[in-house]
Amino acid sequence: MAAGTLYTYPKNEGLQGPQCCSVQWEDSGPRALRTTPFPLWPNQPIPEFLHKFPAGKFPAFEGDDGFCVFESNAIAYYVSNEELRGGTPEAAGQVVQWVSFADSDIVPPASTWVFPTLGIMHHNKQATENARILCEEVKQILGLLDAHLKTGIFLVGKRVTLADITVVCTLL
Ligand SMILES: N[C@@H](CCC(=O)N[C@@H](CS)C(=O)NCC(=O)O)C(=O)O
Repeated sequence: MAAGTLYTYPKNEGLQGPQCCSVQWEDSGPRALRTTPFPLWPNQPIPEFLHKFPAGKFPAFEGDDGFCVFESNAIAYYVSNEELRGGTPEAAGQVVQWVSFADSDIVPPASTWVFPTLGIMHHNKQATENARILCEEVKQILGLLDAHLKTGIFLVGKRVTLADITVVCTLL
């Protein structure tokens, strides 16, 4: 596994978090996680951060070798192993399929529906009126996943892959 620093919100508390944290991990895995306060939010991202990560968003990963990558799916891919990426070109294609599906079909309705209730996004009248439609959209997606998971324990193949990790995380 790549060793480096993952810049994210402390405990994933969302946009209200007073600061960000850098989580270091090493080859020994998650037990080596260390959290260091990283003052950044609600202030504008510091120039050093923007220089490395021009989108100025979290999460962002900086390897100990200086390699920088942002976007959660790209970071997940980079820190994964071949098994998690799918293992064969066919399985890898299906992993990308589910990761893309999560981004395009799960995140938009689920976040528009749930974020206002978590205080991450402001409530507005239109959003509340849309909640019923969004709820139906999410139910339809869950039905699709349910049907697929009746054919096997994992979304792709017989082992956990980035497809499972990504889809589950978008549903948390
Ligand atoms: N598609 C991106 C989304 C990144 C994103 O929008 N992150 C939010 C926090 S969840 C952020 O950094 N917001 C601060 C900003 O937009 O300035 C990913 O999956 O990494």
